[in-house]
Amino acid sequence: MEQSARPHGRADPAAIGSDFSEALIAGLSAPQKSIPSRFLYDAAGSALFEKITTLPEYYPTRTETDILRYQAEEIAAIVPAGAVLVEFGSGSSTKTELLLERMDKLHAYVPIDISSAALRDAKARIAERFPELLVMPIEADFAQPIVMPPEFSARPLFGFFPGSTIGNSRPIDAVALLASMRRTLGPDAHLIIGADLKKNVRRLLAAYDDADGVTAAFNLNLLARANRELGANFKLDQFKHSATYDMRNGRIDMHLVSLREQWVDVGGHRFHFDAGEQIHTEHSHKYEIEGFHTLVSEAGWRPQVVWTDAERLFSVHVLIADV
Ligand code: AVI
Repeated sequence: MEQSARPHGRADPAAIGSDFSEALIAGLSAPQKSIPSRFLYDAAGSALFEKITTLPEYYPTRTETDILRYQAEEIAAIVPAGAVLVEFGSGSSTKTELLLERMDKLHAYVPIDISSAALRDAKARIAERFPELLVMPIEADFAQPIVMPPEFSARPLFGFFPGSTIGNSRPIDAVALLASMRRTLGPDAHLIIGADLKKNVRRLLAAYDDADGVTAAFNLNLLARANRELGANFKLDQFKHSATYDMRNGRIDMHLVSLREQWVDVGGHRFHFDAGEQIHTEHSHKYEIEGFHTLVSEAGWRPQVVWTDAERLFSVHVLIADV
């Protein structure tokens, strides 16, 4: 199984119910309809994303895993003895193990995720495999400021944010998120982060519209989720998945397209859809290495090292907090 299927973790459904309802009604009321991408990851969506990461067309997960595997020794050499590894949106912590295998002088591992179940499972597995390592999970949304345990204040902190999840934020929000991570980690921190690269458009489009229709099911699950959780009456066969590449902004945009003129009821509200009208559901930004360096600099990080695969599909960066 690959890295977490929940880039933002999966929240307690009871807690998130009203959040989903509010966000959905607000998103469908706007002139350009949209649903925030964080709602893609309920249990069904997480299972579908897990499947996406194993598809032949979806290169990011396996490419990043290969880079981390090849460079694990070099990454470990940058991390001094007694350091603390802090993972943002750790989920199942699968890729992390590639690093932990080489970091035998690490003091502690701090996985941050909003899913207590994912943290519990990851902690049990990692504690068993690396008995010397202190594992201190923090249940939190990594998009919010997080306070590190004070006992780590004198130790070098290394952030880890794999999966190219940074690409799901608009550049302005990505800068804010990276700046917040820098504040969480403090001065002298490092951040190891994965970013997907710009490439042949056909290759990109295939990754977000696979032949088996798994990404389509992942996207349409948003509507199925609204039906399940909020009693909405979306007819799933009256919408289709679409993935397009926006050349100007360097990003994949996912939409759900209404196949005909129709009305849909959600929580006491009625929404009209024209034939062909789109609901925006996700951005996935792709970077040139230089462009990514500019972005991280705006958030107060200085690029130290970057590795890519032979085809230059994906990049893994080590950044240092700029003072
Ligand atoms: C989680 N995130 C990095 C994925 C991506 O590639 O943007 C989400 C995804 N959406 C469709 N396929 C995968």
